[in-house]
Amino acid sequence: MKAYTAENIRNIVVAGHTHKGKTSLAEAMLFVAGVTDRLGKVNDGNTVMDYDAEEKKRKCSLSSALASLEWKNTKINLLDAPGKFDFEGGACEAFRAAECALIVTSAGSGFDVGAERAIKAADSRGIAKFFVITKCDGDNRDFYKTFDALKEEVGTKLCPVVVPHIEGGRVKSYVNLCSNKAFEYKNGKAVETAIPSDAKLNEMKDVLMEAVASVDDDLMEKFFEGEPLTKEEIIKGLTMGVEQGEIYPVYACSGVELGGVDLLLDAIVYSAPNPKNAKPEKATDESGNEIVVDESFAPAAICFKTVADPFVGKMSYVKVLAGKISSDAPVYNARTGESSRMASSLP
Ligand SMILES: Nc1nc2c(ncn2[C@@H]2O[C@H](COP(=O)(O)OP(=O)(O)OP(=O)(O)O)[C@@H](O)[C@H]2O)c(=O)[nH]1
Ligand SMILES: [Mg+2]
Repeated sequence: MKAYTAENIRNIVVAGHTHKGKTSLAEAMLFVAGVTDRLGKVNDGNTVMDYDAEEKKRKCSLSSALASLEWKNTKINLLDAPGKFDFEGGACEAFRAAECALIVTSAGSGFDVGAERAIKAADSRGIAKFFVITKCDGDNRDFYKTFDALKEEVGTKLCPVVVPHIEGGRVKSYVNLCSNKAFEYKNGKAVETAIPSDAKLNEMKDVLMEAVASVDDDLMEKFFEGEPLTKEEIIKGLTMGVEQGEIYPVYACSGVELGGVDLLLDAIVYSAPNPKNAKPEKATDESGNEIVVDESFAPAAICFKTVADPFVGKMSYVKVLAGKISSDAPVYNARTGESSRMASSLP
């Protein structure tokens, strides 16, 4: 198995209201990254994420699901959260292991309760927030209606990064405002095309420039002098803004036609926090005091999900926070106060 350092790992929860396209987006990312050789579809019951028989029957996620992909030498762990409130426990598990939330809603929607709850969950854990407006394919999918509805709720931190260029009521291309490049998608493959002349794009670009300039004095100076910011400077400002919780980037895409999915993966690699530069995990010591988990506690890990598999038995998913763990090494279980071997100590 390939080894990754913490800098090359992104733990991402895909969260939001039910039926907005989270599982389809996760499947699209797995397909675009080459993990699957055909695009999993919720309606066909052949997705990686909704693998349970009940999920296939109901055509929706009932628990959190985890799958990994590699993109640009970075391992991206996707945690697909169920959107239905009855299964909120699954969303809590997924948030517990993530440093960044993709809050998914669909083009044409208003601000939904699922997005509101996902924002609260991300804020309570202090993790970064990306907003994804999916289902941009099809006729008259109003990306900007959704963008404006989000802006009204979350305010000026909302920052467009990938936006659609619409012609005749349909998305013609997806424009990456960071690199100032536009892409059309033919059979799911990106083909670069000329930047369209579109007043809305210029307006969105201005919003992005102002947002990235506001997080760094040098960039602000350049911005006020009217000098254009380079792609590297925009990415630097964006990454800093995301890390500081000052910018919530927005990405347009389609989980079915795959438009913009590669651009979202790029963005996760360059601007989502890695486990090292995200806020450290907190825990409680034996005396009930809050402690920050750092290398001095190595090995330290959290169990964020346990499932009872009829064939394998009880399986626990563990996120290592410091040091290394192995199945036969003795570990101290902070919840029970007992030491035992990893393989038999959870949950
Ligand atoms: N046209 C279009 N349909 C989509 C897209 N993404 C998802 N859908 C459809 O929307 C429906 C719901 O998609 P899911 O991916 O299951 O949504 P979800 O957010 O995972 O829903 P829950 O698991 O219930 O939280 C399915 O019928 C999908 O085929 C998209 O990008 N474009
Ligand atoms: Mg789902």
